[in-house]
Amino acid sequence: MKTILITGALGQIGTALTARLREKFGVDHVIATDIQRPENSTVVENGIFEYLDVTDQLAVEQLVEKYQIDTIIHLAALLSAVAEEKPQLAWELNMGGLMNALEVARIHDLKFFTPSSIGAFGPQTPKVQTPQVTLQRPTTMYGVTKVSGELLCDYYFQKFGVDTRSVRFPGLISYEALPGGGTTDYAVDIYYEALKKQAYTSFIDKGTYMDMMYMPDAVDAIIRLMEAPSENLIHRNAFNVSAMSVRPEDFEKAIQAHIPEFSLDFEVDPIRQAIAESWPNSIDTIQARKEWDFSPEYTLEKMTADMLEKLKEKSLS
Ligand code: AKB
Repeated sequence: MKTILITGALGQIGTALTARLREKFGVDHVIATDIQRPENSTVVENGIFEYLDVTDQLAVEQLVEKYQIDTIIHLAALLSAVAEEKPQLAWELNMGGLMNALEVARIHDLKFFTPSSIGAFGPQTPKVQTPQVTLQRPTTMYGVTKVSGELLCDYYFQKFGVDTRSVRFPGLISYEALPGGGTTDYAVDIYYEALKKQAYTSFIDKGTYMDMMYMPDAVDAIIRLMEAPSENLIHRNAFNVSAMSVRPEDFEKAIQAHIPEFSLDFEVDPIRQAIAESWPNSIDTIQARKEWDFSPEYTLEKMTADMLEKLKEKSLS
């Protein structure tokens, strides 16, 4: 990776990743793009930013040529809950955008990363320690686009030799930017509300396990995978990655270690609860560990301490 184009750079992953890649490769080598252009965004203010609609292949190609890009990190997509509300748009954006970005990667011989998700699994998938290679019959539009995306990336690698790489992200927790419309978003909201109100009402039910990971580990995973020697990769699209399998009440306990008066109650959203129940409780990350040394640093407790500290700092600045 030398000069990188990031799509969907204003999203939850993009905001953290853009900052980290600018630090690592220099501000002139990271081209952040998005379909929005908000004021007061570090992504827009601290380096090169371009407007980009990923459903316009020519526009993607023009930016690749303008900046002599050698790697695309394609993040632009709808998340699970929004995709369930707007399934046609989800297909158009998640698959149309991916196909355009892959085509540009093929034509210009670029390295390529795009995230898949635990949403690529479904109710028939083994629920505990879900293996890397297993049954994938998701029941959400988000999941349908994620499985199709994994297959499409494999196809571009096998048929055209495009160096495609991907991980199946769990719920990601971060303080830089809010997630927009996912099923695991409660795990971010809970920290904001813990500081603001010392209380949180969860839309995901008590006892519901889902995999999670702190954003610094997610960003590190992308960089490690992209820098891994190609010959070490057996799986490519897409590796199971996760740092913890947790329920809402596990967050409650971890937060109470810092804010003893914090309390959690529940008002379950049936749509997001059904999505959560169709996903694994925990996934097996052995292949990522073996093939490119995936090694997340943050446990629930370590993440909670950092998250609360960073959010406090943010509210003071
Ligand atoms: C979502 O909840 O939609 C995402 C995901 C797990 O892919 N955070």
